[in-house]
Amino acid sequence: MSTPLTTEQLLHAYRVMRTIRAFEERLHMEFATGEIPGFVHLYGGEEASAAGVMAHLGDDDCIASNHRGHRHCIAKGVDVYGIMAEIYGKKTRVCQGKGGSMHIADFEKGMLGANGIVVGTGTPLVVGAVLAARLQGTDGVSVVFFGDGGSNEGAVFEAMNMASVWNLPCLFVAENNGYAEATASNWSVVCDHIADRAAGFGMPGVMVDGFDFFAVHEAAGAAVERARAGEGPSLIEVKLTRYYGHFEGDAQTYRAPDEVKHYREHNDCLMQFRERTTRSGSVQASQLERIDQEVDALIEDAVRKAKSDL
Ligand SMILES: Cc1ncc(C[n+]2csc(CCOP(=O)(O)OP(=O)(O)O)c2C)c(N)n1
Ligand SMILES: [Mg+2]
Repeated sequence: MSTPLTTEQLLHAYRVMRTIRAFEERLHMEFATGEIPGFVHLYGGEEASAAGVMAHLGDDDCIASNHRGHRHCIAKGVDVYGIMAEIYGKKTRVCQGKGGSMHIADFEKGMLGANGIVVGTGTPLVVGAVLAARLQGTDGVSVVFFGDGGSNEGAVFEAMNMASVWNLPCLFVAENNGYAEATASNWSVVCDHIADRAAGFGMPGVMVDGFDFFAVHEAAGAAVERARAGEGPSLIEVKLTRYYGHFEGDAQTYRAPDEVKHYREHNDCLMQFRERTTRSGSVQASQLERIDQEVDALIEDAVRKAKSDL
């Protein structure tokens, strides 16, 4: 069992998850107005994964993400208004409006990039970055996030093999939300669990409930500690669901009508977090409500500024 989190750490985790939720809910509305260029892939429902992993990383640790990357940018500490303005294609921020939703990077924060080329780029990038950190003698850890669909890409296997051969301090985080576009993972992923594939690469693999911030936090903490201690890479499969379609505008005919409703009502990560932390007395409901208000103001401000930017 890991060390209990302090109130400050719990409030930070809630703020991160709540910011991601509010950011994505607002984008869902704003995208419908037609003002946002390109494609947008939302992450609502999957917040505990980004928050649970990133709680163990600092600016010297690097991450890479895929096409569904807003949440990883937010959890890694990239400026929220900067991300919003980038999605609006504005020159002012993060990648001068050239990256858009799918290609946000901020090297100062160790965010090497979200990427529209599913996984083929993120995994080798992270293995390269972590090799560089190792050669420079830092204790930096690198993490790559990819989906169940991405987990079937050849580049993932090559990167996992190389990471193990070189005993590199990195984490492979497979966020299994059950679908790659409209293809169900229980059809496309041949083994029972993506985590089982770790054995083929000589690294530990664990599966965690992605609705449970504490489960993700604990698994990621053990893997990061292992990596920093020089014991090599790990694979974590985070089981979760996405509340929205694959992209904004996806009719989702491949999902059961009540599928998302069920998860929202019974599994929601924010709901579980609130219940658990307030029941145990670790935080007060009023502290969470204050964060709700601050986050709502932050998102409102980010959208207002992003819209008025050049
Ligand atoms: C190399 C590559 N192949 C195909 C695509 C088209 N594509 C974009 S997202 C996606 C599905 C990815 O699914 P998954 O990895 O499970 O991530 P999720 O969307 O569920 O978060 C596909 C096939 C792509 N962008 N890049
Ligand atoms: Mg998926």
